[in-house]
Amino acid sequence: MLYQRSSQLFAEAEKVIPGGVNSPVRAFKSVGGTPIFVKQAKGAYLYDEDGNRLIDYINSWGPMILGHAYEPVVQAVTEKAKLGTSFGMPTELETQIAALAVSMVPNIDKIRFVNSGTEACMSAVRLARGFTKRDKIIKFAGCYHGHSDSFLIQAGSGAMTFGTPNSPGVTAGTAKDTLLAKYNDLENVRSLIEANPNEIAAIIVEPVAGNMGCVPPTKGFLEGLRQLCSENGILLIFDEVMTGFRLAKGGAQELLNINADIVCFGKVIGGGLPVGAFAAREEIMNYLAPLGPVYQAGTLSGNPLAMAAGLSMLESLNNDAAIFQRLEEKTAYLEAGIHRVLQANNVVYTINRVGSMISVHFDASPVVDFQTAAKGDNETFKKFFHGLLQEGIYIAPSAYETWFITDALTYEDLDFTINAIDTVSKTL
Ligand code: KE4
Repeated sequence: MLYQRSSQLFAEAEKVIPGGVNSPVRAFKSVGGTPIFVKQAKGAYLYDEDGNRLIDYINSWGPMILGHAYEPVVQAVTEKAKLGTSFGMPTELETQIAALAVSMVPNIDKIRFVNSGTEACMSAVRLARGFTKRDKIIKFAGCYHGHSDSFLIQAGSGAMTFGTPNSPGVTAGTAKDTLLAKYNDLENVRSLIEANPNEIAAIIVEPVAGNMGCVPPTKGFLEGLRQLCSENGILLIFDEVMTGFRLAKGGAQELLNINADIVCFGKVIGGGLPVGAFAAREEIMNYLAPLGPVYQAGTLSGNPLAMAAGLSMLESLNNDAAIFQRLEEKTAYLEAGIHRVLQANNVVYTINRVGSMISVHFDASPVVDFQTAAKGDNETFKKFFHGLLQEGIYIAPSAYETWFITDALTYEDLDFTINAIDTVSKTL
């Protein structure tokens, strides 16, 4: 695989965009080399500026669950664009996607649309603080909820990849209201609650973590959080930006049968256009302006093109009873194949998976939290990443990310991928 054109484009980008990218993880800093510039994509495949075809296991970090340039979404956006691109006024489309989302997701009566997962999680925390009249939140090391100040306290994803857990620019005043707990450690959460009686507004958690690689909740963890929140007047916020509409029609709440108080969405809900959302029961959502005192707003919130893409995506998922089973089967097939070839080649590894979220970690011990995720051998990961790239497979350019499986993948694609992993793992 040659990447001359991508390298040229990257050099030009670096002159006018910090680091040449509009989001740090894209810069390949943790794996080395220069980022791939995409020309177009269709189904499970990316086509880069050098004419290479890559099988895509990132899918825009989750949104392309039905494949790139999914025809119904493209059609919906194209048609809507002809009628105007933004009004800053209510449209029927927003009600349609809101009603559909509310019908698909348990425990929510109302939903507010914003433009990113960050905005959704930031707004959800403000709403929880306004509703409970408390200041503090608990988040988990290695979980990433976007780049709002309150969250960049040993965040996962890009911040973790860069090893700068506390980002400069976040004030001590902000940081003091964010308490950090260990994922899958209920006792740690309990002790934080006891040390801060009646001060904690919310616990925000990725119900299946995806920013340390994929880290599933251990048995009883989420149930314990639910109970601790209910007993202490704390709101449980599920950050379902990754898991929403991916792990099940109703997301992680449905799959794991846990009731959150506020749920945040992004990625899939926008069908590839900039959409985030947060939702809760009416009692909580009615605290939001213009009804209630908690302010939140956005010029492009509910943008008609984004809503058209999101509505088409959610309708496609809602009308396909077998989609989540197909994603489960395809990802299980991939997982079994990776186990087979890594074991055959005596590689030290572990695999985490929930549904169509999967990650490979180059360490023997189970990956259950930030610390164990950080034990992975990054030099091996770098070889793995670049080896697969040369085989025409694109996985996340960071060991602290999850692969996202798209239904557009065929079993031939999966076999091709497993064979590529076999080839590459002989070089690790
Ligand atoms: P955005 O603001 O990037 O739309 O969403 C932030 C966010 C919130 N919550 C979770 C669980 C998330 O995974 C994310 C964003 N995910 C990263 C990938 N790990 C986005 C990729 C990037 O930062 O470029």
